[in-house]
Amino acid sequence: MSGSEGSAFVVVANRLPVDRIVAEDGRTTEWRRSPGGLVTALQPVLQAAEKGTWIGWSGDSSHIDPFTLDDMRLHPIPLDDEELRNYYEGFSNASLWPLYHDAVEQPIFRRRWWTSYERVNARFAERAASVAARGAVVWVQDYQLQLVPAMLRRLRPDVRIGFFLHIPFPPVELFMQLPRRLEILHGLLGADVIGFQQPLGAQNFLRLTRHLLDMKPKGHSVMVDDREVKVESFPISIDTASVEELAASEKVTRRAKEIRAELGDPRNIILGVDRLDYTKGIEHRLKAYRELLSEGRLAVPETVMVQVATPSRERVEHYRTLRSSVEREVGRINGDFGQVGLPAIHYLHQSYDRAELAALYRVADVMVVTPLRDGMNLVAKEYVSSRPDGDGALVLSEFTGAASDLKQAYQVNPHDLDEVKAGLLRAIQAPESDRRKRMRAMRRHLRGHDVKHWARGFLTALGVPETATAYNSGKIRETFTT
Ligand code: GDG
Repeated sequence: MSGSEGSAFVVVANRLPVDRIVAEDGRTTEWRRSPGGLVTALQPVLQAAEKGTWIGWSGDSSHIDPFTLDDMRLHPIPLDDEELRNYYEGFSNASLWPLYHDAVEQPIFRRRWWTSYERVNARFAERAASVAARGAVVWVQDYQLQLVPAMLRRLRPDVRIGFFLHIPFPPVELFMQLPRRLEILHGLLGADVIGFQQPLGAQNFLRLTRHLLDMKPKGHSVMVDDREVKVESFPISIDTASVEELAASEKVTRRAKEIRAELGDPRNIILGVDRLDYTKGIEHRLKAYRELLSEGRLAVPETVMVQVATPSRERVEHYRTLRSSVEREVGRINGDFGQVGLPAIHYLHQSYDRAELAALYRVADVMVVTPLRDGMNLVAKEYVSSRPDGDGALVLSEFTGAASDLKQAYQVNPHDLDEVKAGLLRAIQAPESDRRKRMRAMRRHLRGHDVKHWARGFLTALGVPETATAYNSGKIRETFTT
């Protein structure tokens, strides 16, 4: 249980912020920090708090002892095959993920998945209870762990508990479909602060407490017994300074030039970068591109598209179907419009390192981000901050959280194909002065609203300003290895 030896600040997330790398000899392994905004935002707080701890799945089914990396204490949680299938691929990614994204795919519900979701949530909560110091701050992340706040409160009523949802929170009518909806609501209400990406998510949640639990929310909070639960929005962002720095580096600048040459030095490079996920609207943008080629409004080789589709959740049925349909469409576009040595679209079902992604952002004349629904969309923000030359154009779906931050993007409704086509053409044909003006305004916004601003906002709402101001204290090292 708890004790003076425990951690003052604990992050609980589905995954640990590290990957296990197996050396070439196939025997020795080492842990490497995986790049990502969350760890970049939280590492200063973890380092500043005496013995900050991160609890998460190791990617493995075996028991691994806690260890320390970059001043973070890491507590791996094992998941066995059954849990991976039922808790992760099942309830988290085949029920909750589609439902919370406006049911753009039909959510699947299976009763046996729930038991596993509950059991794994309990395991995370128990571990958090055992590592948190008296009065510690515990920050729980995302839809896989919605039962943890209440479970943890039962075990450790002395700790401050925050919960942040990275994906959208659906309207009442959709949430009502969810079997076990009451358990999920009670699970979340165990937190002191429940954070959403957008004000609409917070409003949806508060409406539900009224509708399903007969509570009387007031302003941004609701009372659970005698305890106030704050329900607010905190739009997440990127580590703007480090994204800008990487994009401006000599290595990335050189690589960007090489990529343009390798693509045949086209006039217009259109880029998409997404996890291969049906919420990202990849098929919609491909269809828009194909129609523009077929109408002769765009032509190869003067225009070329690059679509990076990072492999994701490959054992889940929805994702397998999506992959086939995207790859069929890519084949069709290249078959109809490509030339020998000059494809109309370069499709890359691979992961890249951060520098290669930055080079792609730098070389893209138009970045196209067309999710049907997205909590935020960090790719759009990374693109804007990866243009030290001040140029570029962003076509952005209205249905992303990012659309509220990046107001100067060429915004489109991804469900309206004609609008996506018009948005693409507008971005391609815009006068340079218009493009630069829009990009300047968006870059300025992201400098003031980076991921540290996000973390500070949340922690201040949680009532831990001493942790929130940790970023400015002398004892924090701001050098991150990624
Ligand atoms: C969820 C929510 C919310 C992609 N391919 C590679 C790679 N990436 C990186 C991107 C970006 C991140 O992954 C993707 O973040 P997104 O925000 O675009 O999308 P989700 O994965 O769906 O994230 C989303 C986010 O959580 C944070 O709250 O914005 O709405 O769905 O950083 O650069 N990184 C590397 N290689 C790749 O191939 N290194």
